[in-house]
Amino acid sequence: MSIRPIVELPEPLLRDVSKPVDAVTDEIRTLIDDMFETMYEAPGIGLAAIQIGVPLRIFVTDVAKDEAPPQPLTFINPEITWASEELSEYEEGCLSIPDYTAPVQRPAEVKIKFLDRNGAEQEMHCTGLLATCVQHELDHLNGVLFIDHLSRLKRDRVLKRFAKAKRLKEA
Ligand code: GNR
Ligand code: NI
Repeated sequence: MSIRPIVELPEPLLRDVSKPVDAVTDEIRTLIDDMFETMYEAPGIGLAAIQIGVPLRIFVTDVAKDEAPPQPLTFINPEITWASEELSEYEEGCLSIPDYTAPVQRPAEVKIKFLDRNGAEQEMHCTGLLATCVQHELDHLNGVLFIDHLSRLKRDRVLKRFAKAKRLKEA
């Protein structure tokens, strides 16, 4: 198992659309183990494979509170099959956009169909923070970031800040 570097803005890879997983092999399970280790170390409540540079349709989550037992979940080739009309708002952050958070509205509940780490088909009804988290992660698989749900003004401000930080690092 290893902790892998997290890809951050303005890396263009974050805009790529990830490819479906053909077969859930031991190699894929090793990648998933690395994703959990990287997510827990960060720490974060979710991580998509593209965030460690692997453009495959896989994400992991653990939204359990610190005092509660861990609740690791693995989602492979996920698809949202239903979303509630009711919205809820959470203050979102992203490990690929460090030190920035903003409120985002999304469907309060979703049903998601996916393969688990054994390659078995599952469907899960998600509510609360998990519902927000799976939608944030599924966005990553399509090259979408939570800042894309903000006003153009806010998004452009963030993109500019990260572009400038990169220029300063390189100078
Ligand atoms: O750690 C994370 N926290 C978080 C908080 C609110 C909504 C979504 C998230 S996901 C984020 C980790 C991450 O960047 N996953 O892609
Ligand atoms: Ni993210």
